[in-house]
Amino acid sequence: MDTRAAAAAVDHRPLSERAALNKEALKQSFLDNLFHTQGKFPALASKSDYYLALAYAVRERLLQRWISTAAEYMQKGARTVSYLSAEFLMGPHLGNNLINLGIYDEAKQAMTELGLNFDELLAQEEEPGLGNGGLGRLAACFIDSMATLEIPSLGYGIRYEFGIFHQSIVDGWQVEKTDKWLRYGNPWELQRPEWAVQVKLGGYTEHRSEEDGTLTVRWIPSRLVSGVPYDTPILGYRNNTANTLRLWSAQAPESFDFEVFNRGDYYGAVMQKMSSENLSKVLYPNDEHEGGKELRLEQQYFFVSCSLQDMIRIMQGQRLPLEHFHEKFAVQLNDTHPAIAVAELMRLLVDEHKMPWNRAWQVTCKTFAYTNHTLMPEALERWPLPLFKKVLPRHLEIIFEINARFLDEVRRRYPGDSARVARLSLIDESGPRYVRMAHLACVGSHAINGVAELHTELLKSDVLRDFYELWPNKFSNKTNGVTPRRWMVLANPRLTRLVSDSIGEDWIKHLDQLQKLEPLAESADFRSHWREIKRANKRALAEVIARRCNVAVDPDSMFDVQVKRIHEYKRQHLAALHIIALYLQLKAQPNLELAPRTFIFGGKAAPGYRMAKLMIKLITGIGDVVNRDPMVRDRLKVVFLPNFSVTNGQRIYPAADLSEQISTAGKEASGTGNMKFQMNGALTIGTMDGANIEIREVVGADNFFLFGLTTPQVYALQAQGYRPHDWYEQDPQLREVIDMIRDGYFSRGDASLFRPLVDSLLWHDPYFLFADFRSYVECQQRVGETWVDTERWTRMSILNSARSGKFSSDRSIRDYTKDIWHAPSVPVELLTEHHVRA
Ligand code: KOT
Repeated sequence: MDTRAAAAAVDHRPLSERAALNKEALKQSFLDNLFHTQGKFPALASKSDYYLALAYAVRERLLQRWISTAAEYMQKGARTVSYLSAEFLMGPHLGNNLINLGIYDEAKQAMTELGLNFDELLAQEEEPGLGNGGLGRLAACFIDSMATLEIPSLGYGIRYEFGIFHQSIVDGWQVEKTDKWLRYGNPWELQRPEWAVQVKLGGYTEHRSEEDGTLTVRWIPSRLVSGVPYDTPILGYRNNTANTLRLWSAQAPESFDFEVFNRGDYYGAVMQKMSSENLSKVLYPNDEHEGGKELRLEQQYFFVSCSLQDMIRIMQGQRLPLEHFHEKFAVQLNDTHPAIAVAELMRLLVDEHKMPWNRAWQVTCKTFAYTNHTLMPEALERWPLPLFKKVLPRHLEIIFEINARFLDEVRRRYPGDSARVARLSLIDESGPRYVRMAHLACVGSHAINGVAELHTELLKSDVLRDFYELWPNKFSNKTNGVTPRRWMVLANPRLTRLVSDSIGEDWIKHLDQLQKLEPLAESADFRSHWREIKRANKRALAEVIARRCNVAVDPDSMFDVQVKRIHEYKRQHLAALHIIALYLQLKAQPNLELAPRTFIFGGKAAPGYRMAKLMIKLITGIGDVVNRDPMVRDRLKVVFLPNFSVTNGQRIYPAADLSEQISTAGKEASGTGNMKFQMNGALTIGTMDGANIEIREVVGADNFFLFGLTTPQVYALQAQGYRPHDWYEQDPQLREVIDMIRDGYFSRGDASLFRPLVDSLLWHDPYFLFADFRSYVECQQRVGETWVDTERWTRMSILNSARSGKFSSDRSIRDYTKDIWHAPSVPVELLTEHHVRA
């Protein structure tokens, strides 16, 4: 059946009547859904029912875009970007969809007129926390920008039943609870069982010479899992585009069960069913740490195989030959989690579709591009060979073949350089053997990028140096960005109104236009508005803090914020040392003039990362002492806001005065929180690391608080033999701070609690806290002096926001499109009754 005709056939009533974007139609549809979908009438309905009824009403309004987009892409045979990512940290959909549809105010008004509290309804949504942090959130910002720029794209990932754990703080310690985000159902997804695919796992291979002389390989798996896609629409901002996020859920294949059933092993069959479904059960909560767990490799392979099979299905549906795969799809690998795609596409093309190896290899290399997100050695993925062989026997053979051909090329280029061959090999043979996933990604991709200028330079000179020497033209930088729709328009409506009233609304799609705010930094009136907004946002956050932490914080104090995953390299404990130094100063000089500050921390520690959990305990321990001490509590407050998430971030960034970006130089690939703070008018205190460098470059050195060693200085100090204990001995203030922690001042006299942390700092300090301590404390002193000059601070705040245009993910996506994907925009025409009649 003709697609346009089919879509138009359902046109007559639903699209024109139900999908009307006005307030009255929205009310009607909300009530209809409450009745027909939730099966409730108002007296019986819960807040969750109301949320779901509104969500379904909104979903109806975006279906027209979704269907029209699919029809447009199919008709045009559009080139498509497939963004493969093990994580998509989307955050709540409802508010964002209302903004992008342009009916946020109408919906609010409609709910209010029905006597409902709109903000309370929005707060009902369980956020899909299908990511750990920066990497997953970047994927979410990128698919938002691709939809806004009208680039045909599919986000492919895993529909984890349990997302990132929920964090609470009990007695100062992190406690994890499972995240049952699907508990009340998910109104934003559509299951597509008709596009389910089968994924093989385990078993062995059989090699056979056929009669015609060709060699064929059969993979006889020990298990089959079925992958069922769940689609979520991703709306562009005020355009007609609705792209798709396609997440795979693992299910037991019926047919496979029957075999076991027939053998009479009911229990065994049920166990097998459960174990297949475990595949998409839970997100691994380790950020920047490679675990080496079998289930994790199975997850990666599962979603990659499902996604590539899906792309092949799409090509076959459009009658496109597989030789043109790389013309139809540009596939971006979000770090190495999906890097097995290189071997899987080869397997699909060569084994299943009988394409000659060389042709398949050309197609594969032209298809993939690889983004690296970390320089941390412990995060570089490698799989023990025996484990890899057990799960993916055929892929190991394919990787050996790729490696053999690749190393031949290396030997031709560098005759006699066996050390280089060993360094470049896809297999690490220096001890027990491993498959190096970053090497597989580099060899199988035509483009490799880092996520900030410094990070890309360090990839070229360090982590991927041998690959850079081999293929310099594959490398480029793509500095990260974040979507201003979620991180300004949705999160900070007050600022959005002021900005739009001042310079119009274009900035929402063209963030560079925020530049127009620059002259307004000189207007006392504008500055005063700017301050009022920040103050209102801080008051709102103070209420949240009072509720969650039971601590009263003063909205007129400086909100000094560090929110991100808890990790030694991010150095939350450096901020802790500074707070203790301030506390000691105030105790020693009670009349010291010090502008009141509220230190706000948030972030999750990987459940198995003991030092990170101890860092949380230290921060909460400092809070317990400082917040209760009558001598300082009016000037210093320390809070740890539990369960940092996208939802909480939306309240935090708009309320921050100071953004803490204090990682050891050379360790943070980019950071993206730094950009969210900047857009919302926070000033940054930071090191020369990741995108901080580029933020400082655009805002100017005068509008940025810089401290600490640079990357070359860190390397030099490392090389000359860093002895943190010497630094401790030479700095009396540092000594006093460390001694206090050591002696149990922040652990109710327990001198053993923080011992591992203190000892690590004194004797190893792998992240150079002691070397940066003095510089950090002095820089904070400058921050304090600047803060008291309110007008100056406000000017700097406005300039920070005005100069944040570069850090829109729209800019990042334009860069990827121009240099790597070459996927033109395809504007969508809405299907309406007009098409039936025409
Ligand atoms: C996790 C495991 C393996 C490899 C990389 C990671 C990773 C990196 N997870 N999050 N990141 C962050 O990615 C962000 C987006 O590019 C960066 O801004 C940030 O610096 C990384 O730490």
